[in-house]
Amino acid sequence: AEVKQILDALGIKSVNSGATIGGSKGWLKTKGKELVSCSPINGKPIAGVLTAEKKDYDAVMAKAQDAFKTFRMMPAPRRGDMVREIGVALRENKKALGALISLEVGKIQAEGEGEVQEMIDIADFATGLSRQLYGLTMHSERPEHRMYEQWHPLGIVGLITSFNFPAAPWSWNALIASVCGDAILFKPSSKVPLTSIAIQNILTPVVDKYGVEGIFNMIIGSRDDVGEPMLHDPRIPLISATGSTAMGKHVGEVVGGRLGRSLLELGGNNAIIVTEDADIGMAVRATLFGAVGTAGQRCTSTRRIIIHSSVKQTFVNNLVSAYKQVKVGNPLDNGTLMGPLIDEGAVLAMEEALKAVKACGGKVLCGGERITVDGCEGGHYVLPAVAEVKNDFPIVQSETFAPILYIIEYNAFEQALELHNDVPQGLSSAVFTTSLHYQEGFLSHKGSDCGIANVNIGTSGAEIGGAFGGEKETGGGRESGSDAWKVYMRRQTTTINWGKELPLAQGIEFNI
Ligand code: UN1
Repeated sequence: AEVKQILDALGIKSVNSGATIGGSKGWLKTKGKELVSCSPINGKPIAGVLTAEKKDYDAVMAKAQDAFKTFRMMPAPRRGDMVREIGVALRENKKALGALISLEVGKIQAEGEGEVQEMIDIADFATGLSRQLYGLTMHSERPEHRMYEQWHPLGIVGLITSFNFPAAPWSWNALIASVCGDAILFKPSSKVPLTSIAIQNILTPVVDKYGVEGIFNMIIGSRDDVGEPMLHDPRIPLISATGSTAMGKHVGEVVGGRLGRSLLELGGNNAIIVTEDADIGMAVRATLFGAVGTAGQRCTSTRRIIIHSSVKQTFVNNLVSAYKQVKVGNPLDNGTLMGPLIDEGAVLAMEEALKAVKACGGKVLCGGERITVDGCEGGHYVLPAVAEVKNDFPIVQSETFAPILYIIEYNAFEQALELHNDVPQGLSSAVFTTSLHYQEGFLSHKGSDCGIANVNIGTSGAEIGGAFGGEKETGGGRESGSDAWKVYMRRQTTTINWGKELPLAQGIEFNI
């Protein structure tokens, strides 16, 4: 009954269309294979989607191209006003959308709603930004010349997102890109199609009111029918993709091959360094949220603790006893801290990783077992694990999307920094310390090599106001706040001669 209420509130039917150009008249009659979304909470089907086929892709792209031509001429503050109204609609639907995210991804309610809060926050940010798409003016080296740069809308932005955050990354990209004057083609993960349909339904009244059909497009279809055509399509100047490093390498290669832009937000292998003078109580709490929150399925999840040998035992004892108190279960129940993993494949990957830890000589200190939760028999539940390892074990070098936390010991701070950076990924990082020397060392040029570096704050749960993304195999992209908007626009440098002479730059004389 509760599920039906959530679906009704968000306009989700038992079988839904897999493509839309946005708005109440925008849904296409897709006829592809039915994709059934099952809840990881109990394995039961929630609702189905008739996937889109190549001809649907072509239809949506044609509309998007037309719509962009009009939309790019709408004044940016008017586009911002539209995004403000999207923010209002999101506020009205926060509970229902948060609950659907919990249902489809298995996050606890606070985290499902937290994701919607990120959407609301970025809507506010984007509204203000719509009046601040600033370019610089430069001083020309020539007399009676003016030089400046302006930012134009880019075109259609292709947006590929992952199962673990089915809503917030849509908003970081789509709401910023839309105040920039772009059209969006959103392709969600096929593991979570319903959340994307709900987002489109929430947008509907705003799209209708502003007459912007063809701007917020969404398509759910196979890699062959939709994914690959998007990557190869020269009508899509920017592909923004969140997911695994393997996926990102492919996206980067194909889009780079046509000299398109890609914004990649890929795997992390995020560590917290805990120094000998750290507040251990705080470090344990931050680690718990970072490693166990969202069942370890955030790209910012804490995967490694690099800890000074003198405090390791105390930290580990406190952490393991905290782990034993974590309530794993139905994420819709109050008091649950950790829900299920997304599917059976994720559980198998976790089991394989723990096997690999042992095979290398590591020691599992707690967790890793599958459990059954009463009333949720078809769900994918595990106990979160902590293991003592060496940083150079191959399994520690790669990202396992599950709640496994690795403990790595160090003796000198320089060594901690080396271990910290000695992984292929570079998304988020943190140090827990009370020493100015360690704090600043961690933030210095020889410190953390990640896109996010925190002090006395864990690795996950970044605020929307900063630029989000990371280095190395994380892909180098930045989205969300700060000046991340620039990737969604094209910069034009303009020089105007308002005089009656024609002086050349660099002092060149070229006269007959
Ligand atoms: C992700 O896991 O893909 O910083 C995004 C965080 C969230 C976003 C995570 N604000 O953990």
